Amino acid sequence: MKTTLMTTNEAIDPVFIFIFGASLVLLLGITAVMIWFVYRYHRSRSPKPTSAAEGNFWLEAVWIVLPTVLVLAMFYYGWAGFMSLRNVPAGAMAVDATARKWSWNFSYPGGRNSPKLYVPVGKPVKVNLTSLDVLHGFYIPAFRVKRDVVPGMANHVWFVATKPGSYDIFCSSYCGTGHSQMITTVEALSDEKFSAWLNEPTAAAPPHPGLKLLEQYGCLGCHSTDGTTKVGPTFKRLWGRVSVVLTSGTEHSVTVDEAYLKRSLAEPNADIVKGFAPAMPPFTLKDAEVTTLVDYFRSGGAAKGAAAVDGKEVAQKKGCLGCHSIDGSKSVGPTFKGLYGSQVKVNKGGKPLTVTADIPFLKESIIEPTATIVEGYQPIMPPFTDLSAAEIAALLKWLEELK
Ligand code: HEC
Ligand code: HEC
Ligand SMILES: [Cu+2]
Repeated sequence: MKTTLMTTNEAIDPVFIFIFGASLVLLLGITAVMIWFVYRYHRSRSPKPTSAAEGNFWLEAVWIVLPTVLVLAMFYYGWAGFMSLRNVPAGAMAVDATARKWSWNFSYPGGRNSPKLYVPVGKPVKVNLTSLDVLHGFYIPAFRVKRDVVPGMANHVWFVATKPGSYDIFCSSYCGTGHSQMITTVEALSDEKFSAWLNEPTAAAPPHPGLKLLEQYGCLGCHSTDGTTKVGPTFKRLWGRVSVVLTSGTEHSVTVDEAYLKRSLAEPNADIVKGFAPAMPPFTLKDAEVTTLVDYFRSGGAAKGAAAVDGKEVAQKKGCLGCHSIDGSKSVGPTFKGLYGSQVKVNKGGKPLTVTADIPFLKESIIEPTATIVEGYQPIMPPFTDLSAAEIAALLKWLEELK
């Protein structure tokens, strides 16, 4: 397929060659004349000035007009190239790029997210740039585009990949310790391969079988999955939550884990969640059903099978590994290795505390990183508000296994 569209390379390269060529000609010309003059007008050859010219109108006219024309030509070409970079061709595919310390995320209109920028060959792509924290720079040398990504400001670039292949993307503005790791690629694929990639069924996996059980037993009449409180507490982000319960009249807090869930199902009135009536009827469920439900809550309702979320993958995709190591070494943040279950010295609201890194603590550290700050580290971890419950559950499970 041949398009008449001018690519960013075609817009920029001639300008570069023109300015580079003009500079080269001037450099060589001036150097040559200078060397010639050094030789020709050496004191031994012409000890006394012989001419006392008053001026030369034509010579002066030429050295004013020629450079003016040259500089204006450079301006004109530069401006035209800049305009082609700013004017996105109609019908460009839009992709949202989000920069954060220290990773890129690309999200597509269909809801697909990726740490690499996949694009179809031969189609213009418009990349909308936003930053979640500090100033970054979006830079693809292969397509001659480079643009600042400024927090709170909408910006964009566009380009066309004319050949399939993998092209580097860099961050071009120093943005902290992990700046040099803020690297990813453009993956230019043929049309068929690109649409196959875009429509990979990661998003539309079949629902978790636990959801069917919740419907079948009428749990959803009293419990929501979206965070709203009904007759009972919501199931949203239930796993790992700290519930304040009343056990035979005494108040204490429990962490929602497997044992607690099993007890809540078998004897709903053993622990009554504070602020709720003891309205939940006991259910006699088969063991397999209980296992399915526990798994449903553990995974935050994520679909099973091929699409099951992998904690390590989430950590990579969301850029956690830019600040946290998994081999025990200290990085910008504490290492994940051996973190689960360890004693952590933290600062909470200005007070030093030692806490056990259990599921609720880790969960809070991820959702609300500034609530407790680990001693010896800067409070620079960004809040990850874009993590789904399933992703958080996968991260927690992975951290638990990483000990
Ligand atoms: C008639 C309404 C009703 C139905 C039906 C019901 N629940 Fe409940 N559930 C409640 C109430 C009210 C509470 C809070 C008081 C308590 O702890 O007993 C609760 C508490 C819970 C808790 C503890 C939540 C927490 O935040 O600690 C779990 C887990 C739970 N229910 C699971 C289920 C499951 C699974 C089903 C279906 C098999 C179900 N419920 C059906 C009303 C209901
Ligand atoms: C910009 C760097 C940065 C990124 C990205 C980042 N973190 Fe952190 N994280 C930190 C720093 C610094 C600390 C220690 C200070 C604090 O407690 O906030 C920390 C603390 C933590 C803790 C508590 C550790 C402990 O020793 O108690 C957990 C858990 C954690 N991060 C998980 C994550 C997860 C999961 C992600 C990805 C979703 C992530 N972090 C992304 C910098 C980062
Ligand atoms: Cu950056």
